[in-house]
Amino acid sequence: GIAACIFDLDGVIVDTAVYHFKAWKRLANELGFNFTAAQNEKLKGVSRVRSLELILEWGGIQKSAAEQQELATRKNEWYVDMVHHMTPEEILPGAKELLESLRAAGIKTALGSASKNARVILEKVDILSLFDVVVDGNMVAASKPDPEVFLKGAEALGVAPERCVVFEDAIAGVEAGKAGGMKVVGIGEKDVLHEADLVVSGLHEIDLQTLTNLYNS
Ligand code: B16
Ligand code: MG
Repeated sequence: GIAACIFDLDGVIVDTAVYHFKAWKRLANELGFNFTAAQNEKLKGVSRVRSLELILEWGGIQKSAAEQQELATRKNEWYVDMVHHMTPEEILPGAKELLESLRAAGIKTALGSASKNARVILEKVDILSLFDVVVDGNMVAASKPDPEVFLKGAEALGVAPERCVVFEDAIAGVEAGKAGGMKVVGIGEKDVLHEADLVVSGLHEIDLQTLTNLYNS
């Protein structure tokens, strides 16, 4: 049965995509082109460096490696400023309740995020203590759909991948969980996250029984 749950951050625990959008849009506008909400959707779960490459491509602009480094840093400074104003009210519905019931049931918890800012975000929304392990963008070499971030989480928890359930909102993240041999609950739409074992609209739909059922189907 289930022994651990591994959570993605953006789109699962909190909606940091709105802050990523504001910061990338500001950068794009300074460079002289627009950046849309639809484009921002495509950057969910994508690393900072890769996100910038895509944005420059969409804007039809080329920059040297050194300039890209500077642009990514500039964007991150704006993003971090916004993140520092986050409050516990921004935790998505059901996330804290689920983490608490997992702890009460003796099921281990980890964060598995592409973000290098994951830890400070968890601190700001005051939920860090509910995670036994945090694996973030500073600790992994390969991006999702590579399973590295989730396998590192399972390893740090001392739990076999087959006994882990991953919660993910991005297609690449769902693929990463499946590639790692884990059960995956998709947060979003069924037709988009069709590789997931179960798809729900948010963590408020999940309880211990739902998770147990994943192993009996
Ligand atoms: P940072 P997740 C991802 O978070 C975001 O969805 C993605 O938009 C962002 O570019 C990436 O983190 C890196 O974030 O710039 O803070 O290192 O969904 O993997 O928790
Ligand atoms: Mg995500």
